[in-house]
Amino acid sequence: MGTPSIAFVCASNNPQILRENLLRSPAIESGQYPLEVVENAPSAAQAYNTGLDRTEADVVVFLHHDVYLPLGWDALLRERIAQVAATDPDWALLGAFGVAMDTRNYGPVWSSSINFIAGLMPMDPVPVQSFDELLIVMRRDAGLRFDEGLAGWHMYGTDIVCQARAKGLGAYSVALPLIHNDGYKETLDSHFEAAFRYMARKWRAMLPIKTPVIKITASARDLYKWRWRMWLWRKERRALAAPDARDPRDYARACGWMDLRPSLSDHAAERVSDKNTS
Ligand SMILES: [Mn+2]
Repeated sequence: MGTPSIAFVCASNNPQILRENLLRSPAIESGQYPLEVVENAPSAAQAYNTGLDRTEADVVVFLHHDVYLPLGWDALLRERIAQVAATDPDWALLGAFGVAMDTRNYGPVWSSSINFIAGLMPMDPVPVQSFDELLIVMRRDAGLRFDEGLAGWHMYGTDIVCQARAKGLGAYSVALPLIHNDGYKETLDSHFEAAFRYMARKWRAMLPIKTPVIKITASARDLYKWRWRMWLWRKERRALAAPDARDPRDYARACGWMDLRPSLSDHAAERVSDKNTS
């Protein structure tokens, strides 16, 4: 594909969160990439399909408004794309955090809701069964679209992976460090239960499917057990979260992630940046 063009798509219902997180990302702030913000959409799937249609880039990055991409993140993405394309030129999806086929979580992302860096380090691209929705990278020519039958804002990261797998296309977790300034959430809305049932029906042949949040099975009992556990552990979960929404750059600094630009001594990185400037 040569050097792919890249665009960003974000669904946002809160200009302040958008301004204080995603828009502070150097790659976005610089204006060197198209950013399509879809505001107040009824569902993630509708927002993202709208964004997909409004952009033309080879590669589209769908991401949350409460995500901060440190300096050099875009160069790192180009490197990850090249790594995946080297073994799977028809790849469909990359994610910053996903659940591998063995149910282990991969992807170094810092989340303020849990106050730690979640995910194992993928040394090579790791095939996944689901993605966290915080950031999903799609190769346009894979021909995927988000399923608008999925109401609300849940499990679209799992559905899109299932779609790729059903078409025999690769979906991988790769190392793309970032800050998710998501804060603590007490409960999930009613769309969550509907999404669980919708996914269990739609992907019956693939069950069980482990998402970053829950294991999808054919039994609604698993959903109720999970909800009960969430309620039991609510105090612990609240205590774990970082105290308040802060400048994501403070968190990036704490993680040592203020500058992700590939080192100049790295020959592969030099080739990538040569291509970018030519
Ligand atoms: Mn978020």
